[in-house]
Amino acid sequence: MKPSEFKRYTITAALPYANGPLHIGHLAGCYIPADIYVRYLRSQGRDVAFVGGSDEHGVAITIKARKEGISPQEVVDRYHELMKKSFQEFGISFDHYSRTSAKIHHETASGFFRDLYDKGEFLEQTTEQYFDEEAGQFLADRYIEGTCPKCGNEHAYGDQCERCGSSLSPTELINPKSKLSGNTPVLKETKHWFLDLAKYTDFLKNWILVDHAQDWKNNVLGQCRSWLEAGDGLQARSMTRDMDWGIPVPVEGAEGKVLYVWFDAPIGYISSTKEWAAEKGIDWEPYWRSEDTKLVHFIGKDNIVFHCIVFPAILKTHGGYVLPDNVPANEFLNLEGDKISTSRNWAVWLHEYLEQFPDKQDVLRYVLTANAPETKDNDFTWKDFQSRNNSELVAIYGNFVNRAVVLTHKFFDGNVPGLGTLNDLDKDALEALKSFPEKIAASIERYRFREALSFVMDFARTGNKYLAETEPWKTIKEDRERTGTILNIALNFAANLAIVAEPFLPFTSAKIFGMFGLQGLKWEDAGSHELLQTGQQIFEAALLFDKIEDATVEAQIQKLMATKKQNEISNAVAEPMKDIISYEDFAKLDMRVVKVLTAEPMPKSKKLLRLTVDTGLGVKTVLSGVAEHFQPEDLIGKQVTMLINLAPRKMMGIDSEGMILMAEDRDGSLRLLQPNTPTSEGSTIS
Ligand code: B3M
Ligand code: ZN
Repeated sequence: MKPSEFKRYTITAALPYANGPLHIGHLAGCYIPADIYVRYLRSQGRDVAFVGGSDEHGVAITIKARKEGISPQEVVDRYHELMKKSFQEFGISFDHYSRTSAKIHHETASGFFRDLYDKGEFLEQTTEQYFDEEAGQFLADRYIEGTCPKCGNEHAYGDQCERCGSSLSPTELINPKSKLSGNTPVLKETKHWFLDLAKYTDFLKNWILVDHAQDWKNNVLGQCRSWLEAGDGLQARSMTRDMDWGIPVPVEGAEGKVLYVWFDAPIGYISSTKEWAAEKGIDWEPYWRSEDTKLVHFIGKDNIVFHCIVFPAILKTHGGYVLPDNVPANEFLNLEGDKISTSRNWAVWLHEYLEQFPDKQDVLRYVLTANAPETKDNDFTWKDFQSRNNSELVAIYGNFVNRAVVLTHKFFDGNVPGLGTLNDLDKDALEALKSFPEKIAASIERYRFREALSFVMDFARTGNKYLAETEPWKTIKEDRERTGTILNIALNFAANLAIVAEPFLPFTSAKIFGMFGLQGLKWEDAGSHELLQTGQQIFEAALLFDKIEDATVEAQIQKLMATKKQNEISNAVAEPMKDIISYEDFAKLDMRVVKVLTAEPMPKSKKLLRLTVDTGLGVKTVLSGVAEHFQPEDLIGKQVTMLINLAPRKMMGIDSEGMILMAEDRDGSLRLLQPNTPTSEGSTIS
């Protein structure tokens, strides 16, 4: 169907697992693109339902609960609220944000399962699954870890290897280990209900690889192709799990089993729509069951198989539902060259970002779109964040709008001047004003948000260039009418910019509309040079963007470096043990508690401090290689421990008469070894 033939739009964005806060990878992966698209559709006056919610089932949740020693319900309650708040704060404009623990969702998902069951669509199979005897539990998905048979990654999960992206089943893992007890699990028989995906191969091949060969993204088609054309074809997938957290399997003989999270989660889009429609007092069904509805799923690349193969197979079998018209999945966003990881705390968390940059939601939205991983993995760096803010948002966009408004106040008391005779520069500007909105729209319709945003910036650049070439600050000296024409055009340019930039920078557009006293402008208004009325009063210039200083981004980089260091320490292994020695060897060491009397740097040495210490037997001089770790005043007056019978050694002309004992941490930093209560100098250590 052509865009004009669709009557309504159902837009979904992946349901994030409610097991942790949101980070920039979530925003870049699917929430910002989805939000840009729906804001654009609404501006076009189209009928849209933008639905989402928290994914509250599955092993992701129960593992987190176990780790924190709280119940799964407590986990999802905490993170559902936090995620919902973050989405609101960043302007992700869901029409409805639900959760899969909602009653309506349990009913809807059960209903789907029951429908397929009654049609005889499931293969009922008793197979051997891994079981942890100590924990008394079957080990679904991420409860099991082992070596990936494809790439050798030693920490592949039972359902997927995160290193090579292969989808796995637990029995394929080499050397499997239970995440619950660390034990090697045993195989035990259990019954499950499988969806026979092979049955749908022909339908899926036609629908994806033929019908959508032209309009789906290459990265999505590529993954689908590798699934559909794999040598051994699509494998049957179990749609149930042995777990006690989730939606009970609604058939007899399935006690203690729940629906597989990937069976119920996508149905969550439907449940969310039902909840939304009920609150609005409208019918949900057309949004899912009417052929003239355009359904689009925004997701990250790790969810492609579930949205392009498994869920469509479920919808198709159930019947009466539309299939997605597109699944514009993004690739991954990395952070400063490394994969974003919750467990390694390698992320920019949205709630922490807002503490640091409370009014810069649009800056992050901008950077994540300008640098979106649309066709390949991409990298977020703080330097790029700073430079895009300073040299694009501040220098081009903000500067242009600001100049138009400030000059209007300066020369015309804030009244929009009238349009006089047009010269070529003016005509070119008005031409650009007409053509940009269409160009931007065409890119958005094709899910090319980076490209669309680059056109928005070109639009702003054109405005900036127009002011630079027409120089209203000079013309005002001899030609007031000419100056008025220029500013009229510039102000209308700015108002147009606010319309077409709104999907990307909603907070900024709201400020611009506020300055101009404009309300309710839609995409169809863009292209007009009469958005502002002659004589209309505009408000003072509001600050749109401001410069981000080096020190600010440096602090963010330092924070990440500290995380990296912390990870290195916790991953590092302790030094191997030295050779065994006899008690006689040990007894030869004379170690004592001593007190540092003086400490001073050694001239010409970066490493050495010269200490004098009271050993209880007299004063000794020691040269200690700690100058890079301690200041003299950190040591003076302290009781420390020392090997006092080490043969003296001459260094830089001074005899060092022993060695201060220190612990060296895995990152190379040093710690003093001190008695835990004051002790007489000369006390022996053994
Ligand atoms: N919760 C996976 C994820 O957060 C999953 C998406 C569900 S979409 C229906 O990546
Ligand atoms: Zn692998």
